[in-house]
Amino acid sequence: MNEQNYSFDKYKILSKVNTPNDIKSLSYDDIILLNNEIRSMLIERVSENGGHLASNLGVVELSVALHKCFNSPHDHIIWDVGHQSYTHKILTGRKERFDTLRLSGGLSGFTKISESEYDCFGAGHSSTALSAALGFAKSDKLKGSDAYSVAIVGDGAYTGGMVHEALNNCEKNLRLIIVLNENEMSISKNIGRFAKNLSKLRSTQGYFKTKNATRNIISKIPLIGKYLFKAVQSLKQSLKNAMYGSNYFENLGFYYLGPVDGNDYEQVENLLTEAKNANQSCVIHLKTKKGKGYVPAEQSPSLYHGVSPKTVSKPVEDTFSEKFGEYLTSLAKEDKTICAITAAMAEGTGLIQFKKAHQKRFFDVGIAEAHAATFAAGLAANGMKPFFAVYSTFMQRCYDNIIHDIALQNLPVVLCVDRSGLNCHDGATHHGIFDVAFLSEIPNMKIYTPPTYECLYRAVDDSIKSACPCAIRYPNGGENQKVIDSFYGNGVPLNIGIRTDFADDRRLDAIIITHGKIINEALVAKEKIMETAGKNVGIILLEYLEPYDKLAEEIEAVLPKYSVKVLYLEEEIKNGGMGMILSQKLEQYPKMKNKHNIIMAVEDNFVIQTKDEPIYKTAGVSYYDIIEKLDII
Ligand SMILES: Cc1ncc(C[n+]2csc(CCOP(=O)(O)OP(=O)(O)O)c2C)c(N)n1
Repeated sequence: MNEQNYSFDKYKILSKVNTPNDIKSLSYDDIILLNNEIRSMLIERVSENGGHLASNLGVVELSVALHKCFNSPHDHIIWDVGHQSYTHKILTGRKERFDTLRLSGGLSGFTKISESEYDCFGAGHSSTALSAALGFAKSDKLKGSDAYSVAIVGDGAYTGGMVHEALNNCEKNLRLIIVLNENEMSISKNIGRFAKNLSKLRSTQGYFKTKNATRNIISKIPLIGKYLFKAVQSLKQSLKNAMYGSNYFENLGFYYLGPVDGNDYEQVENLLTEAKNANQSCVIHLKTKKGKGYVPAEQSPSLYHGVSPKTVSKPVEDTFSEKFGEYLTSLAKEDKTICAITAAMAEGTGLIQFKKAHQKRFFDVGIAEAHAATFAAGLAANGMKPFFAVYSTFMQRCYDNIIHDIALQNLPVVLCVDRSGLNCHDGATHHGIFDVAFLSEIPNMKIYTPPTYECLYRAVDDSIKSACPCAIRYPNGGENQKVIDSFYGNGVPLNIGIRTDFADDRRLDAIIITHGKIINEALVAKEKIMETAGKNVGIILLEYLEPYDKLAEEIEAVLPKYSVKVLYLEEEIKNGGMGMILSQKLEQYPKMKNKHNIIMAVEDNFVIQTKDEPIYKTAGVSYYDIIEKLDII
């Protein structure tokens, strides 16, 4: 791990800032300089090492103002998603470790309770901050604590239902401050009616200055000043409502402040101070620029939402996501029932081409996976063929919708489970290691695991013909030529089934049964075992999982009759995974009596981030672990 070699000496103010206390007494000019220095550092270090750039550049002023106005960790500062918390990390004792971001043992790319006392709540998935902040605020009230709870929530996150569930559940008299960070962007352009209406929220330029002045003058009137101020405040509120109509937040009982330019430090600090003194639950509305201060990121905020490290030259390779998007776009030309749905991840899931070609049948529902699943169910129930492309990790959000709205009604929705398996950069919050276990539990569900693009196309074709819910799971990145050479040298057979890399089972010393990208580890282990011990390992590659009964029958037919070790390998959680289910199903066959089963999968644990080390090694499912477990050398 690259422990800090970076020198902060070139930064006049930042070099002296190590904790939030160090900024409390800074002059206004020094704070402006500090903001500029932080921005330079972010541009330099994140461009070099990778990470979320544009979102962080937008909230430098807000982060500094939060730590100036509040007393963290006594006050609770809670970042939604947490991908924009870099300045917060820099200001809270983690500056020196900033270059370890996303490395194994290094700083997380999100907030994380175990990392710092200043990260009072962890994240990675969107739209959770307000619910958590409400939990903090209510418990502080119960405990008699005077701590504030501040949730920073982007306008993208407001497309997620949880934010509104939490707003609905808030009460007026809490030390709760919600910062609405409006930058008109999710990862792509933000969508939906809420986003459109945000821009209509009343502009109150000048209102706060007037209000502060009023407070200062009236409050000083002996004895009655405080009461008089309250009366004026309430009269003013009534007048405002009569003139402008009240807004969404005010209707819910919040004291709404804003919008102001969130990249103007003075305005942000004023607003936070105002909210702090309001003595009731507040929403403060900031308009920030995503990518602020770095022209390429300002111009293309989507492109700079997350950037790769400079050292990793971007491979010019195609991906499963792109190939899926391309194929679905072409099928949708003929089949007018095909629809594509994304939950704010059109780029990542390869759906941009579909969006352009079939605008009316493309649906970006916002960061609303649960809604997306049930919306897909509605489309399917009314005769359409919906494909919901979603990252495995975010699909966790819609488990009940898949069971209750899709599977229970046996509706032909196709879940295109992208980024399935282990994903190295983002850590525990972003691995796709639970979907096999949770989808396999659901009746009526077919699960495909296409190892190549051709197999992906066949899975899509088959899912269109299927009158049941289907899940097609594929990994980050592209197909592997070695897999094509080993299993599809003679072309891709029409049926979706199992493939073996052995024709003759009489000389096998062990068998590996696997699916997904991890096949590569199996191929390396096989090669090394042959090289060092001359032993022969056969691999069975699975193109589908469910229906497992059919799969077990197919596998039994190719297993040798004699005693051999069978290793089930997958980059999924072990409990409920392929290895557990399949080994149980196979037990009924007499042939299995003389087989020694080994299940190798992700043990009962959350796998950590590891940008710098092979993820399979970290998770204990690497070729090295396979060789050790097979123990035939
Ligand atoms: C449940 C879930 N779905 C999708 C994502 C992927 N994602 C990460 S950040 C982001 C956009 C967030 O937009 P916003 O809240 O406005 O923050 P900004 O980046 O604009 O500051 C999305 C969709 C996620 N983190 N969690």
